[in-house]
Amino acid sequence: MRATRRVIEVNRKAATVFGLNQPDGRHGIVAEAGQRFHVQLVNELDEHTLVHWHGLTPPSDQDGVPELSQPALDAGSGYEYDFVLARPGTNWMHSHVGLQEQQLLAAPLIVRDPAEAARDEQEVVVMLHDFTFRDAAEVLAGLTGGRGDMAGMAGVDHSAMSSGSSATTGLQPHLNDIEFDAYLANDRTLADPETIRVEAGGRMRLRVINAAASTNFWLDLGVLAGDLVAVDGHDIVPLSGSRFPLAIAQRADIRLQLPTGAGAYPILAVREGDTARTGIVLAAAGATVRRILDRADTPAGALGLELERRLTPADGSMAATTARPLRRHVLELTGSMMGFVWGFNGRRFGEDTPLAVRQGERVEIALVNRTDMSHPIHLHGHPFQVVAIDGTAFAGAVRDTVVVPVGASVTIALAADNPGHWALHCHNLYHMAVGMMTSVRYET
Ligand SMILES: [Cu+2]
Repeated sequence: MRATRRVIEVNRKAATVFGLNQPDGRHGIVAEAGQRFHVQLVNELDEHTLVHWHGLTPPSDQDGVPELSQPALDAGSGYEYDFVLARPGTNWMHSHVGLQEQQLLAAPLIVRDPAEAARDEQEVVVMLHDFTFRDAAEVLAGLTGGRGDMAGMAGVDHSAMSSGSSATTGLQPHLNDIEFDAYLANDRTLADPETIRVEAGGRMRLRVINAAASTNFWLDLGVLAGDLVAVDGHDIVPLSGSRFPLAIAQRADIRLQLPTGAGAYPILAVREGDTARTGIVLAAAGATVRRILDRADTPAGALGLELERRLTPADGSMAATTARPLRRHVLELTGSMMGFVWGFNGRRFGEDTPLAVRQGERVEIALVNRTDMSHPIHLHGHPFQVVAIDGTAFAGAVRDTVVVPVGASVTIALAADNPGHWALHCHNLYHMAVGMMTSVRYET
């Protein structure tokens, strides 16, 4: 797997971005559960990098987070990864260094279930990005440089709509920090979307990955209805619908059956709090593919937890049995758009106290959002189960990234069974970059 540069075209302008390519040029990895993940990562960039396998549960020293798991790779150097792919799932991989993820140093990492190999369905992977022609460091400087001085916050989206005040805090949710130049689905915009040939009446499995640095989306299947069958690569009791929220770093697997006839079906992703959208088109033979505007008629609302409350694991199992010794942590999400300061428990990464756990424990972490933005919180190395929302306990989905809206609290539970030192962070790249990160550390 080569971390390399490539050129894509965004709205008819060439853009040099990063990529993760196999020697034959394929972007990303498709494998099967039970196989070894035996990958030589080669850094062909002229700067250091390191890649995190988002959704996999490798040994701690192969998790791809600088300082916590392994040193970053110098330009020209490589590293050999080797561990077993424990379970199937729609996952992805991305740089955990600096702001490289904004420059598209990310790719799909699909782990198929061998038990489903004979299934008669067409698999379509859709990877979503937010895109800017500007240098990501300049975008970040625009966010932090003002320190309350609006004039200094060039490029910051102050028009972001609010969706009403939170019942619990009265804060007005702030939705989007940055004005992007485009939103991509498989590296393309709706000016020139990927059109995928499908069979009329055929069965599909969409694997949608939100690889955006700073954008939550609503998936919009248009006239189609599908069954959401997995979140973050973990099977759920199927839930039918045509619109599904997808926070930063989350994945959604949707099964659907196409109508018969020569139809064309856009699969769209609309930016939260905005009309901007991207997507791909599923087109049967003979279908007329019409131009799709990159703006929806009405803005999409804020992502909430309505869907999350309805999710249950397919096999009914818990991520961590209650028979284990219980360890509880409370993590307050803190900070503000003013000055662009974000952290946990009022501290930035580096000043934080890692959350201590011991092997064999059931660990519950209450994520309490004290800020005026929602935050997609991701734990490395362990799937977790959502076990309470706003104090109401339930046996929710198993996943690896959960959104915590303004004023909300979400409790996650996990089995401490993968020793090491693991990142726990907001997956909004710019929030993480200014310190919204901590870690879970096993006591020895
Ligand atoms: Cu955040």
